[in-house]
Amino acid sequence: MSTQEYITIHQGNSSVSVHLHGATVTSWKCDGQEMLFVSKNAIYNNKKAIRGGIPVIFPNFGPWELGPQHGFARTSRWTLKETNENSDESKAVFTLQDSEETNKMWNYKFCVSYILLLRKKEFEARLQVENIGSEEFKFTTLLHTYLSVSDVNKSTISGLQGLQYIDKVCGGKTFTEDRELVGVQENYDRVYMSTPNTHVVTNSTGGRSIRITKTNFPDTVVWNPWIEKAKGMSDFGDDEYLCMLCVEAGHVASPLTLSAGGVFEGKQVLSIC
Ligand code: TA6
Repeated sequence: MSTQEYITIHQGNSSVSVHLHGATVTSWKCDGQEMLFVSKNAIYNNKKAIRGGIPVIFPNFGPWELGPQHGFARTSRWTLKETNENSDESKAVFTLQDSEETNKMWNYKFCVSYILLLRKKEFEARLQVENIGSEEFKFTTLLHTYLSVSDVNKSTISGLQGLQYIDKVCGGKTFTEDRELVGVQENYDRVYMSTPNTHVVTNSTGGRSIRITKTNFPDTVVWNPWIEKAKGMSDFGDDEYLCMLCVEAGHVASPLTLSAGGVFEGKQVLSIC
């Protein structure tokens, strides 16, 4: 019997699809229009992270000496706990609990719940991390959102002016952003710190703008691999850098500390504006 690989929830002409591998959202259609980017070369082997959509980054953003880059959540099999569709909101809940495999890398007891709420014009993703052990632990976490854009050269991101950012393309040096609207016309890999709770990304699919409203995710990562790095990624088309832009809500500039029994919740709401 084939195991269930993904689910789709609906609200009128909107829908969200989620793979149990990594609880990776691979589609958000708003009024029938796909708003997320997934590479045509993405690999669905239940081993590698799916290249696109919204990979869940936990318990570590970036290179990790204890395990895979960006942590084990996006390459783990999550459990579908609940789905529910009613007249104005559809819901899907996934969980990931520590296991023998995760404990070998990171010996802490946790339960992550990922609550997805779809409404006709918006899509909310809530990430709850619970420390169910007796020892406090530190972690970083992020929703690695790949937005679909018509032409990245024509997209802008609001809400970054005056903020400091760590530029991973420039050896991790820190700079200050002076633009009101940030455009991306080269390889960007930046962690903007202490960002406002709202960003607007222009010129996504069909020329629409997407509003990202975040809570408890104080940092915003902006990433586009551009030409050379796109060529170096086997699960990413050489020209796909033109039609994607990662604007990622997270808590990554400094680790969170979660005491025994503590719960962290971060969330983002994507909407069309
Ligand atoms: O979010 C940006 C980033 O940290 C970049 O450094 C780049 O590595 C990207 O994530 C994708 O990482 P991945 O491990 O999925 O290739």
